[in-house]
Amino acid sequence: MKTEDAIQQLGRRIKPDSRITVLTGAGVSAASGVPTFRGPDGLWKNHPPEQLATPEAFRRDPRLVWEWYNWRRERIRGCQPNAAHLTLAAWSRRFPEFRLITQNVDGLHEKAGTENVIRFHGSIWEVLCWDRCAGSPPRWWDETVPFPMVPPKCPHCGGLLRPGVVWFGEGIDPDVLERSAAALNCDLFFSVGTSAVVYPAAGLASQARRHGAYTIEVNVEGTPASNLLDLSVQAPAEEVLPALDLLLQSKF
Ligand code: BJW
Ligand code: ZN
Repeated sequence: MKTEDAIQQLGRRIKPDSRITVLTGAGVSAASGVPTFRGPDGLWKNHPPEQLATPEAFRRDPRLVWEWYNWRRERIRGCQPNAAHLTLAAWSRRFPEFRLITQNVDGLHEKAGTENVIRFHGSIWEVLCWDRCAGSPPRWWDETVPFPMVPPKCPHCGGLLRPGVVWFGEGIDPDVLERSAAALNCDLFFSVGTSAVVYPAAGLASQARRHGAYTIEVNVEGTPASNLLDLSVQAPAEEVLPALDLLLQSKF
């Protein structure tokens, strides 16, 4: 289906009291200049993310992993939300039951003004003690860019700090899982800018569909989810979401 036709179809389906849940991935921040994981600039110094975003990699070489995070924090700090983030922030104010689950750790949804974002994979702006020492809080905010010493040290025990993100093989925060499960109860579920290969996030759209939601994918290319969902819109998120928003504004 052509993008314009898909947008028209969605415009007819969405009502002022529709319960909308959106799952976002790295593609939403691409137009802001944040590299995606599996895109052409996803490799950092020839390391694929699967080799860096693991506890094993950190145990083996915390300095290398922190250099990657230092580089990403520096890059993200200079990025601004784009039209996709801003549209979703407007929807969070407009629709009475709007939930945003993001796999992104960059904080751009919050910067755009969306509140109560469900951060599925944590935040790149949080840190915690690798040893979870008794004197330290479970995690805390630290926007230092770049850390002058890499790897940075825990101020409570002098051991290693780690980023407050979820690595491969680590479980999702139970509170986050609970809030995400509640958000599957919706009328429309959008999966936007994600390659839909990393679980359990990749399973959320199909779960929402089983709960009765109409499911939509917005991505510049097809993904393993494309054929499992009700509608696949192959175009940039920063174009599709504002165009749909414009149509909705003319309706209600
Ligand atoms: C655009 C665009 C534009 C571009 N507009 N679109 C079931 C089956 C198989 C494997 C597993 C399974 N369950 C669990 C696993 C293992 C593993 C996994 O999924 N592996 C697969 C890769 C095979 N999962 C885990 O390990 C998870 N943990 C877990 O399940 O724990 C179980 C457990 C329970 C109890 C105790 C212990 C364990 C954890 C996964 C953590 C993922 N972490 C990362 C790093 C986060 C920190 C950081 O940022 O540094 O999360 S990996 C990375 O991938 C990051 C992302 O959030 C995630 C998803 O990537 P995303 O967002 O989809 O980005 P891309 O780059 O892949 O895609 C971008 C898309 O945008 C592309 O499609 C583009 O086309 C598109 N795009 N421009 C619209 N303008
Ligand atoms: Zn400590």
